[in-house]
Amino acid sequence: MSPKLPLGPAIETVANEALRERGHANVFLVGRAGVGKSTLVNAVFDGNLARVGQGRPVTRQTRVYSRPGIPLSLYDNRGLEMAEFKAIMADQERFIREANNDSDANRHIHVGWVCIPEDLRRIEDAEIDMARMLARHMPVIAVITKARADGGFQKAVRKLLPQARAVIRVRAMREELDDGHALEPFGLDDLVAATGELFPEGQRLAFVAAQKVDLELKRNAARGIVTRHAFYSLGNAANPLPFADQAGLGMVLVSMFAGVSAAFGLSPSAQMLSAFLAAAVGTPATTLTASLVAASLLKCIPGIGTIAGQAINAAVGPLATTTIGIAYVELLYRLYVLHAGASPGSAEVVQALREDFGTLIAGDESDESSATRKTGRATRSRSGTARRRKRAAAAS
Ligand SMILES: Nc1nc2c(ncn2[C@@H]2O[C@H](COP(=O)(O)OP(=O)(O)OP(=O)(O)O)[C@@H](O)[C@H]2O)c(=O)[nH]1
Ligand SMILES: [Mg+2]
Repeated sequence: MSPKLPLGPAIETVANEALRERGHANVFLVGRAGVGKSTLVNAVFDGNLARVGQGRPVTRQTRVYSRPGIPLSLYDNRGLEMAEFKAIMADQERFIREANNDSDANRHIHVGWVCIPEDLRRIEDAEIDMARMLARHMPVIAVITKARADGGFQKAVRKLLPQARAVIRVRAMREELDDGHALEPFGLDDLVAATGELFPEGQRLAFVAAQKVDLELKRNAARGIVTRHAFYSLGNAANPLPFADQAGLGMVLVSMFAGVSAAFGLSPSAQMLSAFLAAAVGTPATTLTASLVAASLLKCIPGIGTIAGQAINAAVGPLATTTIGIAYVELLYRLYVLHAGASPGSAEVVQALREDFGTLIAGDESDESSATRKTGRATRSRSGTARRRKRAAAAS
């Protein structure tokens, strides 16, 4: 049974704080009609962003696409080939200037992608003008879409768009030729890496959470959050979390759970949290968790000196917090691998917490963890994982 921690009023605060800390990312996308913008967006970001309705118009030729739970908005732009291009671009520049003057940095346009198709091997004046305009307001990447054979085109783009911070060739979808030969997608990971580096620090985590191409980025960000919470668990002096006095380590765990969930791209829910706490603190499988329960409870009992609680927390806190945190990171990582980078549903996370989390905390899957790290894929099925993999395959 999980211990009764006085966490009720704090959970919402902590979950909201994790989402606030994650921030919101905005990408500005331009390119001629049919260059592959929507295909690219759906290949890079979670939630089929470019397929959600028609988007909301913000200028005559700009629509914004967003979706609840996904910390990224995509500004999709038209008009490069239209006769009134200059007027359209002026509208777009006005809109960007206004957005970037907002006091809330989560509303700024953070990065621009100028998409140019490789197959036409031509760079239009409109593309050059657009890259120049965007570069006055944000870092810009030139994306060569539908890449098949470079033939010197990348170099030409670099020369004509010197403002671009990177020129990256991508093939966003698998392509099958008449003779049966197949061309696999490529370049998406380079695009994500280059874009992530250009994001301001305050919005980088949002970008990492929203993209689905590089799961290592999510895993590393989540590990950073675990490390920070291991430090918080040393004692209240170093612990800036709300309600830390009443809940001690329990609150550190709740905040870590919320932060790791958010870093992967999930919105932490109460159901997920209770499954997490039940498995993390309520599993009497290891002495580690048993001490943790004792420490948490000590801190919660009025009348017992905080010194006693703090001494126990200091001894057991960082190790237990790290063990539980890394186990949760690995659990989410595997679920994302199962879904080819897309977010699992909340119910699936709850189920995995109930079925697999205890063994992950106990660490008897360390061989699998290192194998997963090496290949980037879950390589050995266990009961719960195998069942879920079947379900995921059936659903897709
Ligand atoms: N071969 C190949 N085809 C692609 C690739 N990316 C997109 N396409 C195809 O190109 C066509 C246009 O793709 P979209 O993603 O709709 O292009 P878009 O820029 O969003 O188009 P508009 O929104 O109409 O301006 C579709 O038929 C895609 O399947 C690619 O990397 N390789
Ligand atoms: Mg489109």
